[in-house]
Amino acid sequence: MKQCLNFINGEWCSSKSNNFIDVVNPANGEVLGEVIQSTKEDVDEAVKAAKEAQKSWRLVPAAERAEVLYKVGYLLKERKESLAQILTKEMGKVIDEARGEVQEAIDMAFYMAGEGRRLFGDTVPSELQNKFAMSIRVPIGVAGLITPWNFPIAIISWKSLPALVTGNAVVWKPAPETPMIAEEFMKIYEEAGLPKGLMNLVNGSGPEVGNAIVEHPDIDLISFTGSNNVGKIINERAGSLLKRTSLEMGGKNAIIVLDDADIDLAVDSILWSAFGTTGQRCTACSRVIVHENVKEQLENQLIERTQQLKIGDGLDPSVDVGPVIHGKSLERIHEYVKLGIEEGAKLLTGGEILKDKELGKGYYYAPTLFTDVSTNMRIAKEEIFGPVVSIIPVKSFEEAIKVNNDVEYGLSSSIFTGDVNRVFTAMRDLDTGIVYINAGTTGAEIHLPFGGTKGTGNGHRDSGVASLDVFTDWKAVYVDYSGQLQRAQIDNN
Ligand code: UN1
Repeated sequence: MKQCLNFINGEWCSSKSNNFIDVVNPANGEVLGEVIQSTKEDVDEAVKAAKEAQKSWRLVPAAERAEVLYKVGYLLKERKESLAQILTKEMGKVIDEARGEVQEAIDMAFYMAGEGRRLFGDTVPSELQNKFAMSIRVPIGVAGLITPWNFPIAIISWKSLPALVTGNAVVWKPAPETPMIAEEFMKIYEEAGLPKGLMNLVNGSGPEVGNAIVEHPDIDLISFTGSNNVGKIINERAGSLLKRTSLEMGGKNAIIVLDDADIDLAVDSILWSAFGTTGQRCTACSRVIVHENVKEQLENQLIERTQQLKIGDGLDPSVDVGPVIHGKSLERIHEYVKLGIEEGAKLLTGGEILKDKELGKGYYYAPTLFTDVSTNMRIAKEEIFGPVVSIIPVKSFEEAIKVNNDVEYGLSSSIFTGDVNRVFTAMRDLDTGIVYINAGTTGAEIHLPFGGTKGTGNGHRDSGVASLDVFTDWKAVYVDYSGQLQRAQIDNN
């Protein structure tokens, strides 16, 4: 049986725990292998190796560090298809989307490699004569990265590539559901020639490994993507130790459809953003805010098209919607659907766990549409992380903006309209980190900042140039070449 191990200080190794957890294909329940459950001692070893390796890595010129990233990019490119196959088997997303996810990692590798020749600082005039002032970026030290199963290669690329090119070392805990793709990514770093100890992989489920990373005195910053509940705990614990935290948490993203919208385009976009990745994206559309004048037309088209979606194993290229990650998730989604019905929302289609001969032992949920949802219902407020959409009717553009903003989260939002004035107003007033005009809520590109407002994050951003701010500190440097004592802020005349 395939065993997924840890990678610490350049070696593949097991853990003293000797406990393994099954890795399951959500499309058919088949056990693909097992992953080691690590302990605090494994984290200690990984941190020790990272701290030691970082001492010399920080002195390597950034352009030379970037050479490793270019190699990572080429290796990812070469193995795109096999990585996508593993991703689909382990996580369930349909194969085209898996290829798209690997592409994000490829793009991120080349983009961040470019930073090796940029990493710009600033120079500014000093207040004083014959004095030079500048600010430069410096690495922070050891970064603890905790990543989820829904984008198991893209998200670690958003975090580890900027961490490494800026001169940090990494201790990484991937999600226990997706250790096989994590292993492949780790092997690519190894083959690309990353010096030992700079990137360490510690597997595990439950809080033990995560806590050990968050609380370790030699881990200087934590970058986490995952649930809101866990993010809050990390923020408290790491915050009390004065560590930097970059947190990327949930979403309750909406697509607004106004009465001048291109309805066909809106329908295509809603289906893709709501049911792509079986609704298991932080950016997934789980609310549709529709003007009452076009509500019926939109609903009719959505019902028809939703019922045509083909559900099944993502390895079959004709499948539109794959399984959800596991049985627990299936139950949680179904609880929300039952709750929606109790709360008085009208079920238009879906609302059931799918179990027939063809789908076998997989974890499948029927793509679900609710309408006449009001903003105080829990299905309109809480992140479901599955293929469930709540349609909320509104009477005006202003009300649509208000409803969009009236949730705990603020990751992504979208508006369909042909009115340029509304486009710019929406751009300004939609309170999310990502805004789309005439496009769905998913599909963020890696060279732009990824993250959100309110309950979604804590002000930091993944990917894009903004991610450099997570992994570097600013250092202000003054060079006085006057040869005499010059006292700033004091009148020297
Ligand atoms: C996530 O769901 O955590 O914008 C990441 C998107 C993808 C990334 C999603 N590029 O939908």
